[in-house]
Amino acid sequence: MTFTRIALSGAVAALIAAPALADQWRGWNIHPEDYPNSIALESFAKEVADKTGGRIEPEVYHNAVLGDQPDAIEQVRNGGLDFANFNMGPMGQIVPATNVLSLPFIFKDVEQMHHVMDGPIGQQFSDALAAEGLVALSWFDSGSRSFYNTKHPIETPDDVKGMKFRVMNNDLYVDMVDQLGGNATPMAYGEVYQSLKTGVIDGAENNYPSYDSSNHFEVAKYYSITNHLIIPECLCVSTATWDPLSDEDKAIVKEAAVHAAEEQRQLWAEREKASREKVEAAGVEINEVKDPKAFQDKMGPVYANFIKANPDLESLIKDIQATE
Ligand code: BDP
Repeated sequence: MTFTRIALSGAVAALIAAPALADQWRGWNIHPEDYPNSIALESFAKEVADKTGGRIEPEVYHNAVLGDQPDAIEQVRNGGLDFANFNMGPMGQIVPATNVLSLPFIFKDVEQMHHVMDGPIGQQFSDALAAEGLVALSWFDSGSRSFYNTKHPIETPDDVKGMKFRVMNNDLYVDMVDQLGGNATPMAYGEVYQSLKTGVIDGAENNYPSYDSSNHFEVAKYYSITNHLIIPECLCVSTATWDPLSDEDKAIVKEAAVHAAEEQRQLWAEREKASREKVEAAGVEINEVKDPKAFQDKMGPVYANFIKANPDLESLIKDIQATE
């Protein structure tokens, strides 16, 4: 008895003397360490750790070592992971409103995308994400996506005919490629390089920084500027992680995420330019499609099918199109 009492009080004393355990957050990232998003995520982690005096210690796991994007979205939703940088492409399967951001040519340009996402419409997407367990704290840039392939330059929609393209996991992109006369294969990002190399697919589509960092440019040498998708990305925290935070910590985390987005957008602009120069120097043939409208015109059925299946989202589409 006596022994137990002494041992207990010893343990209690040790607990009181020990500093509070840091809240360790695991963060998912698909990109390599030197990618703009990765650098910004590291800045986010550092700012949160510094400003909370180490109460929260976020750690970023790069290169998709914690799994593919669709899996990671589920993990952040159920609290298995604490935060992540997600592209809104694969998000559409879970949060239908975000599909609006995956409609081809929905934004006029990246600047308009920023206006939309940083304003009240962006808030509507944040609300839709929050209802599904994801707190979108800030929006990253992802430039615009164009097609690249192993065969020949794409000049007109006809050049897409019969080619097999990898797309992100979202039915909208399958419809998009179908309407151009190609075949779409949804596939994990990490499998694309090998699939291009072995001819399982003929092409894919992405922005310059990803085309570069994934080394897809080594095996698919024709990059044709169609700018068909401009998809924002979030810095998202799991609601399971967010809700228990004090107001003080919420403010710190939010501010760090906004700072990270500012840094990311600046690094993004630099990296887009650098990646384009790098792939060109490596022998990639880049061509601007002569008539982007020819591609845009093919997207009529994609919009019609989408609105038919999601009549409640039509007004959101119109609101975006009406934003300067
Ligand atoms: C990149 C996005 C990343 C996507 C990837 C893809 O940043 O989130 O997973 O494209 O195509 O541009 O899968």
